[in-house]
Amino acid sequence: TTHLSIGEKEKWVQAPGNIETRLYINGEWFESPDQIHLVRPFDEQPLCSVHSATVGHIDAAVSAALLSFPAWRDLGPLGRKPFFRRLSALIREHVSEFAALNALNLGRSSEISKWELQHSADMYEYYAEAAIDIVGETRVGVDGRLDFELRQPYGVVGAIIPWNVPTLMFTMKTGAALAAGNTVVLKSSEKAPLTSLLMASLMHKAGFPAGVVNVLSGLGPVAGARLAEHPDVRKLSFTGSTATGRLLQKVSAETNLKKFQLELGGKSPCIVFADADLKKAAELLANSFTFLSGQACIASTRVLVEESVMEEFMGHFRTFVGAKEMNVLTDPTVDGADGLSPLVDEIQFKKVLAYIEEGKRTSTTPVIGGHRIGTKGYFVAPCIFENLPQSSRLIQEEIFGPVVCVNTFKTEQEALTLANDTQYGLYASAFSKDVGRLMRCAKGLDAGMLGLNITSPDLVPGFAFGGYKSSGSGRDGYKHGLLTMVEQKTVGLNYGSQAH
Ligand code: TXE
Repeated sequence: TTHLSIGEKEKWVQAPGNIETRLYINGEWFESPDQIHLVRPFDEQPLCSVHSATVGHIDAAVSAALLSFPAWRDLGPLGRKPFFRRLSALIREHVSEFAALNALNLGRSSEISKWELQHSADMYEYYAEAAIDIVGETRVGVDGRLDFELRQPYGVVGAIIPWNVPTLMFTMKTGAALAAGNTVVLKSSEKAPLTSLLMASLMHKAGFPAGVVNVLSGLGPVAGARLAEHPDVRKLSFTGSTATGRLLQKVSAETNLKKFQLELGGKSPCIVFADADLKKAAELLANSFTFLSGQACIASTRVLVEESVMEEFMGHFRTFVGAKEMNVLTDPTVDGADGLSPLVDEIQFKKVLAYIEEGKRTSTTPVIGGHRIGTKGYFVAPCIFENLPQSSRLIQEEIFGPVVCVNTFKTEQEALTLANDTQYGLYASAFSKDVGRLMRCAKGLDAGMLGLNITSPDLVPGFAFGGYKSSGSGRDGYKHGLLTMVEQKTVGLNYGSQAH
């Protein structure tokens, strides 16, 4: 095994001036009296501190974005294209730096980082081209009349992102907004600000004009809240918890009613019918809820198994899940190492353990896993609960840890009813050999994204990413993300029917 030259990277992270920890506003780096202190989640050692935006910093960033908007808008899609192409190339050159930051800040394997950065670089390249396709409709009406649409950028777009796949989230939000001609103020998550700062440095290097993109580390209730209430922010793109999503809409309702793109929590069900390939389903589901240690909005965390095959399914499932606990990523800085990652911080660790404690108190069947692994770092053994009541908080609420609830059903109708019985509707899946049954599930499951004989994180690139019900509104990803970043204006033109 070779190390990701972590000694170098640690110096790089700790020595001011090597990695930027300040706030990127109007093309320059600013300090703040407030700091966020980061801890390495795999060994609980201090990592570094970053500058935390005040309300004043957010206001300055919004002003800069507003000022730089007309020139950026007027470059048009072809004029903006080279910035994204240069950025993609820079991201590809700096994958190992991103991987080092993810390892230190999130305890992630370099494999996961490579996957994330590949998507990120590809997506900017896509946006470089795709903005050319933003066109409106036209109608030649009665004589002397032409009706048409303008698709125009909003102006200043706010972006608030989470920590679980921070660079991909940064890319989805900024790529779509900037390509469509908006300028952006992005607030990263206080749990994972480092890759956003590296991204800001690369955007600076790629030559994005001052003010077009502003990147600030900061706390939700301070910097995030200011972005949500700011009258000059016309659209806010947010990924995070449903609770914060509700709060943002409330704040906006009382101020400028800004438009929202919301990608919120999930509690994704998977229905396993008796005729399915049970071993395959068990393997994919074990991967799904332990991917990023369950810190993924699309994790399949509720499994509904047809009663007649419950024992057989559980036999396979316990084996696959047990193997995860045997392979823990205790040192993510080792290049090529992979395995179960820690939870992001002590807050998330305690939250997940509290849910598990509650489940263990109420469960009438033996619980598998759910204990802390080791004595250092925020590692939790993947945990399976069987047959908890449907009303249990563990079935109804997003836990964001390696916890899965397995229940049984007798009929297809019952399975669909149970699957749809939470406030969420982000992702759902079903396993069966009966195509008719799969199609009824596709139609009957309340979810924005679906897997049939596959499950998350096996997504469908190019298609829309987003949820039903309390899992959000609007869609992210590729052309869908792009189209949410322009306003639609209807124009009627009377040009006169008489030729002169
Ligand atoms: O989320 P928050 P947190 C869920 C998951 C997790 C829980 C808590 O269940 O356990 O949320 O994680 C900003 N005004 N998801 O605390 O609070 C915050 O600074 C404006 C699911 O990280 O929603 C961060 O940048 N902004 C999710 C972002 O919102 C505020 C991914 C997300 O933080 C704010 C992450 C406020 N008042 C967590 N309060 C997914 N859908 O994938 C916080 N923020």
